[in-house]
Amino acid sequence: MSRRSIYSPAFLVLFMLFVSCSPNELIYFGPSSQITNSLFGTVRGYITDISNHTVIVGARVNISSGFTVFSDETGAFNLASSLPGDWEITFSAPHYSSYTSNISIESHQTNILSVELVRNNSDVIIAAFNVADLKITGSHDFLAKWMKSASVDIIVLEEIQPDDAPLLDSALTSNGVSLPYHVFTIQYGYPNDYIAVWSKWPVYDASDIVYPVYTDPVSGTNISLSYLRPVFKFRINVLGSYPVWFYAAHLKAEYELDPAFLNLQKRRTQAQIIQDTILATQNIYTDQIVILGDMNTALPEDFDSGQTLDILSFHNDNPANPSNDFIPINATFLPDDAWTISTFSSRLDHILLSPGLFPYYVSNSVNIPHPSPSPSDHYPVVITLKYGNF
Ligand SMILES: [Ca+2]
Ligand SMILES: [Ca+2]
Repeated sequence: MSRRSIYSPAFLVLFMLFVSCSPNELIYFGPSSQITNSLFGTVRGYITDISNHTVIVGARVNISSGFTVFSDETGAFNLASSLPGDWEITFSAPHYSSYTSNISIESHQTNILSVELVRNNSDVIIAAFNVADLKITGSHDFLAKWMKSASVDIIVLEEIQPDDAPLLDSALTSNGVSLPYHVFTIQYGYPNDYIAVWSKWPVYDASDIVYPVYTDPVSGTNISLSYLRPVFKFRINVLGSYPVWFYAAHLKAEYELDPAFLNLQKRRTQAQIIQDTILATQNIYTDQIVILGDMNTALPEDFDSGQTLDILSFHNDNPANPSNDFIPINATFLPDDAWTISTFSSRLDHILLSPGLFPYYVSNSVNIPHPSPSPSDHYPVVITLKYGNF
């Protein structure tokens, strides 16, 4: 992928032609002068994306004589009463590099000026956070404040309930955070744990993945999972353009006295459900897929070959060939003591990226911040993806 300068004539198409038209008789209220009955010129045209030639709606067009207009739903703009003279005209839009050109306006003339803008490399910040039911007084506001400080675009929340939604939305609004879309799982797991996502972009194809009974990949026995939390699958077209599939999970927790490793058995069986669902429904090499959430990997054994994280990483399906393996981001790129919970030393929470998504991961972007004040006993896991011109 190469970056292309917006100032290169080869990539910025700029058409100008002059058309005679009837004189304007409008009144101009400019910053430095007031002119009546002047003979204005017009500048109009279209603004499109250079990579795919789609129209850009709401792009800002500012001329240094003092006018600003915005492109309409067809990408068209019209500066209908432009003061004659030599000016600069600047085109800008969210996620695009702005472009400035000189323009000469003459009375009675229409300048038709069509511009193709170059999309910025754009960051997408994704987080996963077990928010412990948001039961701490002030926790909705604490969460909103941290989300603002981290510029989160998409956040998966575990241990949350639907009645938290209006409280969190209110806190986000009062903190100036715009994440207008949220979706919850339909089902909950014992005792009252839903999984939810808040997003800058719409959430599509949301579904609960539930198997009351499933086969443990190690022992081959059938395991009851009926009281456990569903896996939450959904798609978001990040930046409005790039489809990313999410598998959000909150696997079976560990308890202190479990000599039979029954909880480990349930976690790896749930992990196998995620792996099997992805293998059955996605192209693991080309689809952009993220697995994230509280995997409750509390035991050293959870990190062993053939166990929870190994299964979530698609390592166990063919250990000799890692080509389809997911990358466990914080487990790989952060130190072993990058704990994700404050009350004991464990890496419970994870973000994993598919081979098709990992190229978009920003090196060294993974971090486990400690929000203060904190809404939870867990810490969030945060990564940045970067999209650009292709
Ligand atoms: Ca709650
Ligand atoms: Ca594999």
